[in-house]
Amino acid sequence: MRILSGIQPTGPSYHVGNYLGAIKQWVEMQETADCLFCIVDLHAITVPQDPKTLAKSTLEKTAELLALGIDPDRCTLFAQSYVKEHTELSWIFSTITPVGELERMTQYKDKAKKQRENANAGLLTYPILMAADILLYKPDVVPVGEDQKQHLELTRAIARKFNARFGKTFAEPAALIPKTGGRIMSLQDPKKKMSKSDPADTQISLFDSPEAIRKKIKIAVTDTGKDIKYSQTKKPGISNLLLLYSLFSGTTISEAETYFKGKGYAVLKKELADVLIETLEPFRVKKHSLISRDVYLREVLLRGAKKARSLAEQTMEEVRAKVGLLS
Ligand code: AQP
Repeated sequence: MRILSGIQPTGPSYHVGNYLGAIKQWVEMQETADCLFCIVDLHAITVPQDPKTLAKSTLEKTAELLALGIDPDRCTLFAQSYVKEHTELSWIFSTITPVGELERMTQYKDKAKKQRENANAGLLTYPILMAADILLYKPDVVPVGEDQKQHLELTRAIARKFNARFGKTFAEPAALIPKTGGRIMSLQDPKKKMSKSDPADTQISLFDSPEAIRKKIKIAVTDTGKDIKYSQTKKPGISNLLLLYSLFSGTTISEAETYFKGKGYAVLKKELADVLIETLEPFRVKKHSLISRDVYLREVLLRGAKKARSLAEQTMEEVRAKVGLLS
């Protein structure tokens, strides 16, 4: 079974949403499947990035992934821009993808609204590049958070369109969205998903200090009332905290509800902070030991890119011939 998934190298650090929605599954899957994990730096530049910090951030995020348990000997970890076939296939896909399909993507609408002064074409064509990232490697499964479901459906539609036009080339990969944890919400606005690009107090970074974790959980938005009950519609703030508690403590939501019955919000917050600090501490220590090893981190990404390229080249050879490009 082949797995492909991507993550952007942007933002201060990966957060608990990135972990529960994607990275945790990656770490488990690398034990049994042929996994390719791609740091999507080309996607990152659809939002203005400081060129000096982008390359540094890509290496830093590589260190984070290794600290979280991604093992370059058990999977293929690489930077998207090292494998030029991604952009080549993306161009070919752009010639068969209707603009209307792209314009109805929720992420495009949100991001174009957020950055009106830079609503660039890359924001619109982002899902085409994502389809290329995926289909280039012909994976069976793509583990993602819920926010990427729509993009994955478009990927499947692009595969169907390409096959219909040029002959069977791509199988349609399945999305693997975790049953719980596929959508962790912002600590300050629990109706919105937790995002790296939002202010620090909305998210728990996987590498936050114990003091920062306690402070962020303490000021996290809760709901009126006193009961610790899971209800996304009636109690979105408490539900998000309860979900985090359950996922990080390894209990079910109903076990957690029983445990906190009759206890106040402050108790839930304290115990959630405790379990987060305990679980995240080893990640912080590991990142600290890797962060200054630039040469090693770059070598990991180059080694991964070499493996990825050999697969990507095979697909492109087939695609070029089918589309009628000279070889
Ligand atoms: N809040 C979330 N809950 C569960 N899963 C999430 N993911 C992101 N946010 C949550 C999943 O993490 C993986 C990597 O995401 P990404 O870095 O490619 O970018 P993103 O989806 O745009 O994540 P952010 O944090 O919201 O980044 P910004 O703010 O930069 O746009 C994906 O599988 C995603 O589903």
